Amino acid sequence: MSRPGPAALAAALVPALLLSGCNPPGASSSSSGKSGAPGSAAARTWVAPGEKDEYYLFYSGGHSGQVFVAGLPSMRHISTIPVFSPYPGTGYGFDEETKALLGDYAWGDVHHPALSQADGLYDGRWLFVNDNANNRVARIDLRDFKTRQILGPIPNSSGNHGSSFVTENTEYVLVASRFSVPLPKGRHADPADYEKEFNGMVSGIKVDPSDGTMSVGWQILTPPFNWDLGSTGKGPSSGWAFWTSYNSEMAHETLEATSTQGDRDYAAVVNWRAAGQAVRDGLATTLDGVPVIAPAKVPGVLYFLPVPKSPHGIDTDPSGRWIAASGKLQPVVSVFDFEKIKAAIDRKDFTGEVRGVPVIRYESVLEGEIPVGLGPLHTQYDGKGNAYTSLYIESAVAKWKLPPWTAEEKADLNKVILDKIDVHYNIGHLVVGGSDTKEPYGKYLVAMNKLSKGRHLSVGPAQPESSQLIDITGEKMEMLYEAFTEPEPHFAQILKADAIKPIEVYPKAGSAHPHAIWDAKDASITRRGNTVEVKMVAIRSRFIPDRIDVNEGDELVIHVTNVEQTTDMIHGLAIAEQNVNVIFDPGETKTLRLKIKKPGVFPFYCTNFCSALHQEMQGYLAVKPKS
Ligand code: K7E
Ligand code: CUA
Repeated sequence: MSRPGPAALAAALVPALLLSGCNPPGASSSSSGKSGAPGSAAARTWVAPGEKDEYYLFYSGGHSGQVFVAGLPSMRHISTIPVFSPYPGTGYGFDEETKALLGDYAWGDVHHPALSQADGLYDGRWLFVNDNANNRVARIDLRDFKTRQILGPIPNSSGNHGSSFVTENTEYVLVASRFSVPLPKGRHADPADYEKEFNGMVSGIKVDPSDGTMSVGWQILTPPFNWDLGSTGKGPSSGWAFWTSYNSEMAHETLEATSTQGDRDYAAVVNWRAAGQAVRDGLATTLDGVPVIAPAKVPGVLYFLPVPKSPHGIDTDPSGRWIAASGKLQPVVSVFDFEKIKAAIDRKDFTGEVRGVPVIRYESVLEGEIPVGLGPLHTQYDGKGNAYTSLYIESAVAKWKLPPWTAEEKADLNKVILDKIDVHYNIGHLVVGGSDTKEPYGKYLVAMNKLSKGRHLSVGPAQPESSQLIDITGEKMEMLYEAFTEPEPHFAQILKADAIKPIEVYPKAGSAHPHAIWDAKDASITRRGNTVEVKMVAIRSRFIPDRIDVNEGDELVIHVTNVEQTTDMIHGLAIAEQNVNVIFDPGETKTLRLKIKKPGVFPFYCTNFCSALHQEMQGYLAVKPKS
């Protein structure tokens, strides 16, 4: 595959760099290939039957509204976690508890999962994900891999693309609006008055350290810049967060032309600790129940940093000193030195201001513009001084060296590009395990590609998306494996398997559900007016009771407890022609509610194969007609 411009130059320089010995020695590249010989790519991804993967890969399912879980290095899909969309496979969205989570929406658009952190390292407690479409954030509990909270739509903002970004001790999940809207929400304004009438927003979603409960802590009002991607700081940048924007032109139509005019767009440099303090100091105004900070009136919470050109990702390195912004429309990644950013802020080295927000002088904080190649989108780090940038247009990943650079390298930044590998095709995000922590795992990189163009068996005009597993332990990156991916992958997180210990059964002793019953003799059917309430037990291989009599027009409420305390012993309750499909894990109680609309007899049965007598696990809902 031919590579134009600076990329070709960079590729040509790679052999020389390898000889210079600036990289640690790694696996020999002769071990790759298609054979299953020891040391080969096949052998290194082979996880034998009965053996387990070393890592979990949590990858976003885009507009499927789900999160998918795969094992690494096998890339086997091992679970689907429904978040913003109903999922009959786990009964999600059918019982009262999960219906309440979904609210008025049947879908969401998941882009960026973020694992919770303690002291800058993954703590294995929660996974947060955003909904770009309906402006929400969800929390998945990693003890049971279930969605436990959906917060939003977040007030005073729209299009939650710039999240989820977790601070070092999960104090906040930080969020920025992609789309700008007139405020207060619900107010109509002419999009032609975009610049004057529309607003963007950065939000600090507070996380309760005891149980993870999220609430909106504060917001910072911004110009309508279309915030895109972000990351949080650590080390010297602890307490700060960064977002790129792709529309500091403040265009409102034909954005592909109008928003790409400027040679630079602004990144937001946010002091989130100062924002929290400003609210405590009473400097915010309440709008729709949330303290909103006007940055022109509260100096020190927000700065703008120019970044070339219609950028996409902005990624803080594991030390917290280097911040890499990908140019998207310019074949460079700009590396900023946060020490210099801090110094520039201290000595007020600004080129001006936009709506009262100081603009940091680009030249005085820039460490270098790395000519990585065409269409740079996102950057990840291995913790050994290397960065990896996805190149959408070039369909490649570039590996380059973080500062400090030698004088010779500084004079020609092509020299810091160490390697490049082709991916298939048109990569969006890429992920290195722990890249957003202070101690990345390195080892594997997963490239999440937008197109596969026939890399898999054809399944019609819409081809499967593709993910590729790359070994990054050596000097040269090495392609190991390729797997189909559910649409539409964006970002992912990798977590060491031993960092989480999922529970196997919900213990009877710990059950807090008010309607849980643990003994068949407590099963009951109670009528109050037109409401019939059933307390039911599910156990191999019976529902107790297995006959429910109601009248047309009744409201039927059923609380089912799966009393099993055996690993993986799941029951489900489906009622024919009633759109009821609820699944209960061992020890779990769920409630379902339905309006009985038609007379007849409706069989119910268990959906999950639970024993040799699973087929016998059935009953009848008998409905008498009204008159
Ligand atoms: Cu690059 Cu929404 Cu993170 Cu997708 S975004 S690629
Ligand atoms: Cu219970 Cu099948």
